[in-house]
Amino acid sequence: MSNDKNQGFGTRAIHAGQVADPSTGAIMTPIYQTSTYVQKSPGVIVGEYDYSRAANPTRAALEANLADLEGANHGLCFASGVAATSAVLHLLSSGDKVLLGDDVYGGTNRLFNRVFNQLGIETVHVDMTDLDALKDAMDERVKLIWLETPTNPTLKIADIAAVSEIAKSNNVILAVDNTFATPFLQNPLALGADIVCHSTTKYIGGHSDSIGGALLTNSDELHQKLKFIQLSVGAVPGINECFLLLRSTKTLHVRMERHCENAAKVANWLDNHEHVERVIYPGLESHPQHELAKKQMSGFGGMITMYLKGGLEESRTMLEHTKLFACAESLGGVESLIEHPAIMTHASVPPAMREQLGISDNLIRLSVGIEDVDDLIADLENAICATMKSGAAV
Ligand code: P1T
Repeated sequence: MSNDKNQGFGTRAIHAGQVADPSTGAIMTPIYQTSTYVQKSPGVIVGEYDYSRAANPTRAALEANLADLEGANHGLCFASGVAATSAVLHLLSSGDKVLLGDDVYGGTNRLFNRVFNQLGIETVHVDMTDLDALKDAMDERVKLIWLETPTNPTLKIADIAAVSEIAKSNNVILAVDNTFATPFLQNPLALGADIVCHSTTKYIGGHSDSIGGALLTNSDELHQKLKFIQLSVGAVPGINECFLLLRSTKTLHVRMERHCENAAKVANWLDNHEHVERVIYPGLESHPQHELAKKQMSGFGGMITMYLKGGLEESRTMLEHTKLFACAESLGGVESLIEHPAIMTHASVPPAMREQLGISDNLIRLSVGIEDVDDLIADLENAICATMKSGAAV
């Protein structure tokens, strides 16, 4: 098994956590499609495994691979990104408080505010780009800070190292959802985070064919607690999903390079378009945290958020007229997607909060895929043109 931390990301993506199958030499980790394992005598197991909710060799290879890519000692995989998030929330008890980034995936907002609040866990939203606001929100009941960076969908960038200092001085766990950046572009643990969360459904999976989540940590104590939750709550991924993800991580670095390259070109093109009001992309100098993004990330990612000139009608027309950019929820696949956060991914965020965050009717989110970028730009041009022809554009 290759676990050489000095090797480059691509080498580790392809080899870390994986060995040729000892019984056949199969170079790819087999799909161990088994729920249970025969024991020699009650309680005397043959190898390391007794039941697949607890552990499975295909999942173990994936967990080791993802841990390596995040520079973590431990990895745990879950049935979805939301299941991974829930596992972290299960660390808390009734009466505890969480400081949650104000801009997060709509399903994350819903989980904190409409599921775990019923178990007595209070959520306070904080703009994580405002460190003074974070310090002000801190009190002795706060046990967890949860943030995304870049955020979904307004792509705000939080200073992970600075937030981590505040977390440490208050004895609070810092969890960073690194789904948008991926371990190729950003490693929150190296910047002081305690837990990294991924929706592997997105860039890590990369082919829009599986749902999954992962948690990575360097803390033995947190790992033991989270592993106990994984076993006890049981939201583990299917083995075929694990196999698909193991295949996907082998190309993560190559895909991410192309996502970043394409997104930069699309963002620049949109930025100069007369019917686009504003483009948010961490790689643009106009992005409020562009300098921080340059420091904290090794690339700016494949996500772009834009404000089209006009309102709901114009946005609808644009989303109905793209042909390559499929109108769909999710992100991070090789194919480009376009969506309307206010109606789709962030519909569960209360309207007042959406307004405060700028998730308005003319906000459109693009997940720029790895197709030929000129074709992507032509597709967007046609769709924006359609909003003008329909008389919708202003
Ligand atoms: O869908 P699931 O695998 O459960 O992941 C949830 C999740 C967690 N974190 C972030 C940053 C996410 O974006 C998501 C899911 N997001 C979408 C489905 C979306 O279109 O934004």
